[in-house]
Amino acid sequence: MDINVIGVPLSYGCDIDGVNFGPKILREYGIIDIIKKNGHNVFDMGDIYVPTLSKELKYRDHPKMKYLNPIIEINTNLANNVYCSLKGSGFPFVIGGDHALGMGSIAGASNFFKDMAVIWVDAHGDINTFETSPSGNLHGVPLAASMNVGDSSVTNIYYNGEKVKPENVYLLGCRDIDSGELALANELNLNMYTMETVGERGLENVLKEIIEKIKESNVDGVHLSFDIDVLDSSLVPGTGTPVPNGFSIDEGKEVFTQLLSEKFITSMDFVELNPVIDNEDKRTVTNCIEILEHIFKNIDK
Ligand code: B3U
Ligand code: MN
Ligand code: MN
Repeated sequence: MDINVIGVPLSYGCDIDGVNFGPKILREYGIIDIIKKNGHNVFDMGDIYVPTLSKELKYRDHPKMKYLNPIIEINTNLANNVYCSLKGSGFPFVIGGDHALGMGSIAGASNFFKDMAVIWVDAHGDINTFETSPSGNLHGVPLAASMNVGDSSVTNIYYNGEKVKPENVYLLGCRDIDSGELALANELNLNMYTMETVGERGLENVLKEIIEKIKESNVDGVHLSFDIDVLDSSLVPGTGTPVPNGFSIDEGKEVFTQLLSEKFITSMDFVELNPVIDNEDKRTVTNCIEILEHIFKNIDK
């Protein structure tokens, strides 16, 4: 497998400085060598260009949503990179940066496939609209936008309209959902496996169900978007919005063991690592590297 590593040093979607250094720290901690060591061909495609913007530009494009136009532009570039990677039979592995980049990854991948599933592994739903967002941060809207829900400025990134059908969306590990997000999830009847569900039914059973449903659906591609805040807050202090009662490292690994063994995953995001707010013991980046080692050990050669 040709792994195409695409960095997106984006922080405007969460409005917390430092998450833009995610791609840099992951390269410093050896992500490229880890991929090679596990028997893959790897191409480091470098970083998508992210302009330096003054805080005065925050509300230039919209009264509530921050840095709207730059985030759209960055995502449009990302989408085309992801699309080109798939066209060249590569596996796009997008490293963030904040989760607003999910709009670009999904747009690029969905342009390549006839019908795509998205597995969103995250403590949050990221299905806010401009109306329901409590923060104005665009990293809270990418999954809604990808389902063609929300303002046309974000639903029309790369190409107009729906990138993924709601029935092909799987949320896993969520435990911090806003009321507007919950209403939308119910309205669209989303496949939502909250941390509570995982506790009741067991992670293995939940993963089995997701795999079965995806196999039964007629998708020809699966995008897996991994937000590191799905891990328990004690394991990832270096992320913008850590949430307690999350996955252990072993559970995080289990997600990849099961999903990657199906060999249906065709692209991935790895987002929200903020090395600037990490503990002195570098706990977050160390845990991320452990998860990444596991991913590349299990990804199809
Ligand atoms: N749902 C909240 C908080 C949030 C979303 N994603 C993260 N935090 N990482 C919002 O702002 O939309
Ligand atoms: Mn997220
Ligand atoms: Mn999150």
